[in-house]
Amino acid sequence: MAQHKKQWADLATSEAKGRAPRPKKTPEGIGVDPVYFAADLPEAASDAVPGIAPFTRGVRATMYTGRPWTIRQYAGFSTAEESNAFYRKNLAAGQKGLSVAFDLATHRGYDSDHPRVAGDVGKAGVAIDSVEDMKILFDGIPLDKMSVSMTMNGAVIPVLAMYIVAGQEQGVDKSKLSGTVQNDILKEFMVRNTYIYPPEPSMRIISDIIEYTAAEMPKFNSISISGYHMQEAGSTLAQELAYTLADGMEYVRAAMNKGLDIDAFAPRLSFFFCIGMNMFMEAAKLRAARQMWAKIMTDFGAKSEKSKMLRTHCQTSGVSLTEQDPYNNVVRTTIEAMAATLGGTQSLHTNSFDEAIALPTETSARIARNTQLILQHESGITDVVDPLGGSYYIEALTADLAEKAWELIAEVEEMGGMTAAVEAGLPKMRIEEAAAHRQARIDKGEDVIVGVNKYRLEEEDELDIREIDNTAVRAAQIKRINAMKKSRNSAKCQEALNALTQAATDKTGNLLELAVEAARHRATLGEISDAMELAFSRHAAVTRVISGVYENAYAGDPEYKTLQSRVSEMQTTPHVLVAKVGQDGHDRGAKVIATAFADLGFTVDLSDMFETPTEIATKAIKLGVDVVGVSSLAAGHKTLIPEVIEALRGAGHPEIIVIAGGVIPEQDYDFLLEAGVAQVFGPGSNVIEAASSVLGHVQGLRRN
Ligand code: 2CP
Repeated sequence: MAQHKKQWADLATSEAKGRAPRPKKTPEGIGVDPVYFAADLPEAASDAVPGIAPFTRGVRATMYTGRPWTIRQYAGFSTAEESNAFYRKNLAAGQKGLSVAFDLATHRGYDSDHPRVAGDVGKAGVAIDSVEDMKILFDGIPLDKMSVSMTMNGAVIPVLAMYIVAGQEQGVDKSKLSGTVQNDILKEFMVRNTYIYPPEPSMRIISDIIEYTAAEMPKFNSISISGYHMQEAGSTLAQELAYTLADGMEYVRAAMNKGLDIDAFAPRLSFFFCIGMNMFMEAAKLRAARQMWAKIMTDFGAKSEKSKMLRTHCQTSGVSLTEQDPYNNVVRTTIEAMAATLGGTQSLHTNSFDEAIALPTETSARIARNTQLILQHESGITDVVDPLGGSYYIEALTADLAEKAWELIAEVEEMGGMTAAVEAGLPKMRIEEAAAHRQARIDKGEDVIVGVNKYRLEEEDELDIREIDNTAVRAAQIKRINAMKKSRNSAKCQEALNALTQAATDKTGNLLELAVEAARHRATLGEISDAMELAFSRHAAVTRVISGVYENAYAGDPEYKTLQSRVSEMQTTPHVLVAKVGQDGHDRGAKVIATAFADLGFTVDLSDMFETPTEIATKAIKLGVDVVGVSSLAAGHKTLIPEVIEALRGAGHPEIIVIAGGVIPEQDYDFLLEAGVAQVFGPGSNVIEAASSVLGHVQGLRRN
């Protein structure tokens, strides 16, 4: 075998005029050879059988030949009525399962009438305040037949409680409900940021839900342990794999500590991964994940084969989509969908091509769904179980990736497990470093993105986008809350809420069971959340800026040096506040900007998460900054950014420059510029060029 390798290497060297072929180092630290041979096959690969632990080749013997994966498109926006109509249309057109996106107010446990969420209601998901909204959301959709996934973590107790009551009032007992709730709080502290309570009580919530669903809802997946958001935040695939499994281990421990039998709950643990553009590595990641989970569960003492099965949903990568030349995204999503299905996913969401810019339109959602229908019906992917099995490269990559992930898991375990590691901030820091490295590679053109840092169009076509009238949604929600509060039995409702606070305080009872009672008596989502917050408090994250990544990546780059000199030559160092406003928790971009600007010599402050426009303005004035850079990724920009400017002007500081960045459609640039924004940086902006422009604005300010 080694002889083949040698033979090939000699031939390749002579073909390349004397240059010996070299492995390519991936961000995961894996050396990928230019060619693989039978000698590279790991020993275990030859006798792996689909449907048998460790399930490397798939959790089912028949896989898609028996039943194709579930086409499960994640959607939700505006009011429950509008989202319901959208779901029904999609189900009629071939979608197979539902996946609900809630708005940020709901995620963070606020009712739509709460003053902190004015800019967020109904924007990036559907607004749900009570059982009444939940019933409308599933009107005409039989909950005993349709599996429903709900992406909810922070406010998971009220949302799941309302879902159970909505089912009952539709005539469906909770034992018949099938679906999944995300319920994965550890990754919220790491990357996604829609937590409400601190880590410890949050872990209790999770084990209460596992306990309740294991006993009462046998068809319901109690958790969707998610790596998706880690990759979206910039992690490598090894980090995504390792930290997701390490989170899973922590949840298993929490449930076992509650005295639950592992085989009673483990079969209903499920997973969720991101599938990006590194096609073969992504397929290998799913294979490695199954193999590793089977070992982890065996080591925990699981006996049932079902407990050892890693079943997963996948979503194509949002950050791989580009605002520039957006139809390219159809191609990207197809490649990613192929990787997910070749890797053996159980369920899949394919992104719409306009999702880097706004919520999908009817047309873009149709193309996204049809991508999966075409793969299922036309491509032949469903004809054979694990078509990549036995590939020298895929099998070697599966083993290499698993090895890297085991190393990262060992590091977390040495710290005492994921809760401790999260509290110490280690995974978050590693992911932020990886994100800054990735952005620097893109900015330098080392990672090519077609239509962005290479082959860029002179002029972009205009795109139709979906806009939500946030004010109208909020007004409608407030009307419904008020009407419901008038008609409910307030004493009964309060009694149920008090019982919830008591159980949270005393560490007794099951929080979900008590919340079902409160929801039945028409307590709102905000009231149920508040009842627990009284005992648990609200978590505030510490924000931190990483340094040195850009400095190192650009070492010796003359343009970078020039820009650094321009910054250092300023009489007083330019000072920027990088700010997140409202309930939008996507902080990758803000963190990358803060890192890059700090490396260039700017003084950088990073706002806390979830501040109001007034709070941001007050902070900017107190710090005496030149620039406030607002990062917006959840469609709140047209409401929240003008409010920051108004607050600065109102406080007598119109001179402070406001810059906007993030997922902002080009159609909105004029609106923002008229509102007083100095410049807008959309997706795909080069960070170093952006820093140069911002410096120009500050120089202009100093001259005036
Ligand atoms: C499957 N089945 C089969 C076969 N394959 N039966 C016979 N032969 C086969 N080959 C059976 C299964 O055992 C199961 O029945 C039923 O068919 C459904 O299959 P499944 O594989 O369980 O699929 P599913 O119902 O779609 O469930 C998939 C997951 C679930 C992954 C287990 O957790 C899920 O749907 N997750 C979705 C999560 C999601 O949508 N997340 C959205 C994230 P039994 O159940 O009776 O065994 S939103 C993302 C955004 C970015 C965010 O988070 O912010």
